[in-house]
Amino acid sequence: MNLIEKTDPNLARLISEEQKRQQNELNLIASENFASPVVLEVAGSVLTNKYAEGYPHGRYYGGCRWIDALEDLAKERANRLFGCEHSNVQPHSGSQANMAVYFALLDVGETMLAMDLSSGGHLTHGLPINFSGRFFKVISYGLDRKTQLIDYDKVRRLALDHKPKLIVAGASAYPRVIDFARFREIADEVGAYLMVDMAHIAGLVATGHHPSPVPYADVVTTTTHKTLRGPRGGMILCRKELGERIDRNIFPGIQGGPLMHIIAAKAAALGEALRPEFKRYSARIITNAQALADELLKLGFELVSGGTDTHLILVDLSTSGISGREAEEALDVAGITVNRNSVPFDSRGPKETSGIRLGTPALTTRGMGEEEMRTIAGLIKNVLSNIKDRTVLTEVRKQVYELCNRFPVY
Ligand code: DSN
Repeated sequence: MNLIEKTDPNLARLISEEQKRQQNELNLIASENFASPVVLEVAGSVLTNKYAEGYPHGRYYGGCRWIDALEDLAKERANRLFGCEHSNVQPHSGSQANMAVYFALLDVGETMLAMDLSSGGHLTHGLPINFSGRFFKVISYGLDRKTQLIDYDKVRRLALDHKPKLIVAGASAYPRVIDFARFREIADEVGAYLMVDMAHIAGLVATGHHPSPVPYADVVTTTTHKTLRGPRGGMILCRKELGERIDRNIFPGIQGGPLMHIIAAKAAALGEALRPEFKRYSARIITNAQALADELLKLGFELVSGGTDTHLILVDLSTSGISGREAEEALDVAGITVNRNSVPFDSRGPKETSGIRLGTPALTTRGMGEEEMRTIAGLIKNVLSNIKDRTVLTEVRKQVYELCNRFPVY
C-alpha cells in the first residue's frame, strides 16, 4: 500500500476507505467472501504481465513455460477437489463460464429449460435482456407456491412439453439443497444435457456439505469467489469427452488471453479448499446460517421455505410493510450489508422487491460463530422495526462497529 500512497494518493485513499468499510461493516451478502492474504498476494503478482492465449502446452505466445505449469496445477487441484475428469480454469466470470457452455451445447435459437430469476435463478439462466435470453429459446421453471421448493414435477412436465436440449439447475437465491439426481432423471427422460451452475454452493460441494452435482451433470459451472473463497472468476468442470468442446468455446470462442494472475490465485484458493481447515470452515458456514435463520424466525421474520440448508437465507418482508430496497438501505446506514432480493411470486419489481438475501460465508471467514449470528439477528430486527429512526440506526451502527472490531478481517 505504501507505494500506491506515494505515487497515487487519490487511488490509495479510495482503496483504503474500501478496506475500512470491509472491516467495519457486517457483510451478509451471500455471494461475497474475504479471500485469504495469499490469494490476494497471488492475484497482485507479476503474472498479470503475461499473455497466454491458448491452453497449456499449446499457446499462441512464447515464454509460457511457468504459466503452463501454473495452469496445469490449477486444473489438477480443481479435478482433485471436485472429483471431475476435466476442468477449464480460464473463464473470467461465472457468466462467461455459462456462456461458453451454452455455445458448446446449443445452437443459437435452440431450447433450454432453467430456473427464472424471480424464483432464485440467475441472469444468465435466460433473462430476456441477458445474452442467454436473447440467443436461446428459454423455458423457465420456478418454485412450488406452498413449499417454496423447486417444483420438480413441473420441471418434468415442462421438459416433456418443450423437449429442451439443455436443462440448467442451480440458483443464486435458493436456500435449500438441490436434488441433482432428480434433475438427471428428468434430463435423461427427454434426452437433454444437464448443466449445473453451482456458483453459490461450490465451497459447500467441495467439502461434502452439499451433494455434488459432478456425478450427475454433463457440465458444472461455478464462480470461484463465493463459498469457495478464491479470487473473482469462473471455472467449468465436465466429463472428459466434452472437454475439448468446452475449451474451444472459452478460447477462442468468447475469450482472448486468460488472466494468469487470477488463474494462479484460483490455484491458491483450490489448494486452501483441499485442506482440512476448509472443511471445518464450510461446516460452520451452514451452522451459522441455521443459527441466524433460527433467531430470525424467533423474532417473527418469515423466511422463504422456512429456513436454510446452505449458506443463504431469504427473508420475506411482504407482510412487514417495508420493501427489500427500504430494508437494504436502512441496514446499510446501520453498517449491515445485504442485498434486496425478489421473493417467490413477488408483487414488487426487481428494483424494489419484497425480500432481502442474507448469507454467512464472509462473517464465518472472520471467525464469527452462532452467538454472533443470534446477536446480528437482533440487530437486524431492531433496524427493520425502526427504519426511519436515526437514533436507533446510529445506536445499531455503534454495536456493529464494536462487533466488527472483535473480528478483524485481515
Ligand atoms: N451476483 C451474484 C450473486 O450475488 O448471487 C450472482 O452472479
